[in-house]
Parts: sequence; C-alpha cells; structure tokens
Amino acid sequence: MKLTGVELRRIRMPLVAPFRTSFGTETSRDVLLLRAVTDEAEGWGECVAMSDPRYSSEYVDAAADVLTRFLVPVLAAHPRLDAHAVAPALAQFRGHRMAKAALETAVLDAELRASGRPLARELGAVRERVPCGVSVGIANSIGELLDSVGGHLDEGYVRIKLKIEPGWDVEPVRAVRERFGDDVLLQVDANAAYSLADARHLARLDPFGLLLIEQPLDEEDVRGHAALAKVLSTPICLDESITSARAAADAIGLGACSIVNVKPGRVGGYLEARRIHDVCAAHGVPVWCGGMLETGIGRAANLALAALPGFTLPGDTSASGRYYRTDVTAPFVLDDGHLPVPAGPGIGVDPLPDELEAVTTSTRWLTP
Ligand code: SMG
Ligand code: MG
Repeated sequence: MKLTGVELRRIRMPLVAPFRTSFGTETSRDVLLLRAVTDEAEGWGECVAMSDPRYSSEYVDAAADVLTRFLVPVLAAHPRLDAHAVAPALAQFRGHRMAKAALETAVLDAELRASGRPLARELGAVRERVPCGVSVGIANSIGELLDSVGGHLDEGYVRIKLKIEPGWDVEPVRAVRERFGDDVLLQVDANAAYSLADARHLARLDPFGLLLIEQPLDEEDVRGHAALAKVLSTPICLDESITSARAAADAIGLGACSIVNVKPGRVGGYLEARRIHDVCAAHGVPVWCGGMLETGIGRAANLALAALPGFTLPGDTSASGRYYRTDVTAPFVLDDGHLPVPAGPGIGVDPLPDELEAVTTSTRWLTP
C-alpha cells in the first residue's frame, strides 16, 4: 500500500452531561480524527488524547503537531506500507502513543477495507457481542450518584465503575452497595489520585467486594502498586501505567496488578493492544477494554478488541448515548447489556457525512 495523504479533522462533541474525574470535569470532547488515504482504500482512526494533559502527558494539539511534523511524513515516504510496518517506522520518535495509535488504526482500517477483512476477525475475536459496563463520574451528592447508577442499571449495563478521589471513595461505594446490593458488579477508578500513604484508607474499600480498584497511584509508581497490592484484598488493575506489552509484563512480574485495563490509544494501537492481551493471557491475568469517550469510530474498533477471548471482564464500552446525543456514526445502542461487534470490513462503521460536518471545527490535509 502507498499512503497518498492524511486528513486531520478536529471535531467538538458536546457531552450529554458533565463527566467529572479526579483530574477534572469534561463538558465536551475535542477529538482528532484521521482519514488515511491510500492507493487501495481509505481508513479511519480516532485519537484518544484529550484537550489537556491531565489523564496522561498527551493532548490533542500535541498529537496534531507530532502527526503533522513527524509521523505522517515518515509513513508517506514508505514504499510498501501495511499496518505492521507502522510502529517500526515510527519507533524513531519517542512516546506520542496516542498519536501513533490513531495513525496506525487509520492505516490498518484502510488495509482491511481493501481486502474486505473485519478488524474483529483480524485481531482474533471470538464473540459477536460484548457485555458492557459504564463509568460513572464523581457526583455532587450521594443522592445524585444513586440516581445516576440506578439509571444505568435500568438501561441494562452489567457493571458499574465509580470514579473516586480522596473525599469521594468509601461513602459512595457504601451507598451504592446499600441501595443496589452485593450482586452488582462494581469497581472503582482513582486515576492516580492517591499515594501509598493512603493504603490503610483504601483498605476500607475491601469489605465491599469490588471487582477491582483501577490505577490508585501515580502512573510511574509500579513498585508502589506492588506494595499496595500486599495490603489490599481488592484486586489492583492498572490503566495509565500500562503503556506497552513490556510494561504489562513488568507490572505483572512485580506483582503491581492482577487485572489490566487495555486502551489501544494509550499503548500505541490495536496491534500492541493485542500483544498486551496475549501477555496477560499467558499469565492468567484478566483484561478488559477501557474507554476514552470515543465517538462511534473509536468505539467500533474497541468493540472488536473487546471480543477477544482474554477480555473476560465487561469493559467501558458503553453505548454512544452514554456521552453523545448524536454520534458521527450510526449510534451503538445497548441490547440486553451488550453491544454488537461490527462485522463489516475494517472497523466496520462509516462516519455519517452530515453529522461529521456539523461537529467539525477544522480540517487539515497532509500530503507527502
Ligand atoms: O469511554 O466510557 C468511557 C470513559 C471511561 O472512565 C473512563 N475513562 O481512566 O478509564 C479512565 C477514564 C479516562 C477518561 S476520563 C475523562
Ligand atoms: Mg482508568
């Protein structure tokens, strides 16, 4: 394949409600979409970087910059491009995994569309639909939280994840358990808001039978997580710390986690995400698919990944309506707590031109 150009398209999608985490409140999603044009087909990729470098060091403007100045020019000069050649070609540039992931996904989508192959089958999917969880932001009050959790359970979500931070942890978990019972699959996500000094406080979550606690400590504090794991009976799951299959193998080897959240954008793409799945499976470590408030484009690809055999826990692969009143693709709608895995070529969905145009804030066409 030969890359003939890449369109960078910035869109702004209003959220149906503000989404608050330990690092900030989102009211809209500023997304960078990539359309890779090759001599054989076109493909789409969605960059999961957020507006500000708070979830991780990456942010949308930086992703657009590194793509424009470094990543796209190198791929455009590649004589025989395929998705497996992308990461080696871009390895000369450090970091920027979210930008690299978006570009690799767009190339992979084009390659798969050219030969009529669905992404799910390419990755090794074994399911046609996947059970879905939902991530519930920090609320203004316990009452508001219970209304929100109750609404999501009524919609059919099979697992609830509560965002936590110091001052919003034990009480919200207790309240949800008291109202909805011990059978609800429940987990929490701190987005690195605690330190090892909080170990005894976090152990107060143990009696509530949580599936896991996600990323309690700093992303670089792998040893701290290993020490915390010795204190908690709640299993530790890492998100921000797992930037590659090597990082996953190290974290597992050090005893820092017993569950892994896989986000293709965070680790450089779907091919590395599959390697993480494989490493975890080899160690008997369950994985689940994380979310970054994706539009239908990123969501479609995540559903393909979530259909792999090692994804034994429900992911943050919620319906489009969890975040967006209108999506840029046909919306993903929950059916009995599940979403369908797209079966068409590539990522299996196409942006709707009018919907896409309505939310576009800028476009830029990059040619060799
Ligand atoms: O897509 O449903 C989603 C978001 C799920 O909580 C979610 N993501 O740390 O796992 C995480 C967060 C990162 C984004 S928070 C703005
Ligand atoms: Mg997380």
